[in-house]
Amino acid sequence: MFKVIGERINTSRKLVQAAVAERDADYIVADVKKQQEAGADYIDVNAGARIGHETDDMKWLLDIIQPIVNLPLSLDSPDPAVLEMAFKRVEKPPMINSISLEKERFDAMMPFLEGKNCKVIALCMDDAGIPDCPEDIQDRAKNLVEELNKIGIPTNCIYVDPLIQPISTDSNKGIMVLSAVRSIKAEFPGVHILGGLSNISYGLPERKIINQTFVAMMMGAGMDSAIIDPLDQKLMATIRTADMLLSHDNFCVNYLRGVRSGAIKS
Ligand code: THG
Repeated sequence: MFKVIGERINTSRKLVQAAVAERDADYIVADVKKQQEAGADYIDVNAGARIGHETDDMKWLLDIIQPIVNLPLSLDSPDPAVLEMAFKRVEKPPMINSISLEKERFDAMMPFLEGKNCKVIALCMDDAGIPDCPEDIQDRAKNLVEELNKIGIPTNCIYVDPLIQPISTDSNKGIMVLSAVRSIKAEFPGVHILGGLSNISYGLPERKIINQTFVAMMMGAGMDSAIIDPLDQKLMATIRTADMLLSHDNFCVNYLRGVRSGAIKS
């Protein structure tokens, strides 16, 4: 089954930033509940946007969210010290978002991850930056899977993020990442593939139709998780329908349930 990581609790969003700055707990609680009801599997929490406040903001957010959520959290920070603090505050094994091959980040994250019971998002990025061909994406994925395996993170707990890039910057960005996903899944069938889906449509109008179309294509290639806004009903309906078409929904049970509840309609 496809896993939806709800992306809304992120201080780069204006309203969330204002709520965090004003310590408006009601706003945060209401938003998390909406994401949960819309069918999120994880709630991403990112407090990175207020420079100098990440630790305090993350702590505040987790202390509010943890008591009212039934879902595991995705702890979204590049800073192992923030993640260490956050890891102690969560009840269910979280997703750690994320590690990359950038040397400083990698060297700081590995000791933090060693022996932890968690899922790990692994970004296909290194000090040379964001890859610009499928082979480079796959190389980085291989490197990350092998290094994480060495410190006891099994392949089925790894979510490779191949870095979806805006199609507005280069018409090949779509087929590039699709091709990379197919080869990563061929080499490591047990690994998960996660995408920051809305990156594909950045800089273009009518972004939702691009996101909806691309999610189905990426799922066909092997992506089985994405960080998205679960309140986007058409996107969620596209994901449920594609999951059924890819045989992840025995007897179409989830699809039919979605139709009956009104969540899926043509
Ligand atoms: N991969 C992984 N993690 C990630 C990303 C990724 N975490 C952060 C980000 N990318 C995904 N999360 C968000 C959260 C919010 C928004 C987009 C991605 C968002 N952006 C509005 C916009 O761009 O228009 C902001 C508008 C506002 O101010 O509300 O909503 O790729 N592993």
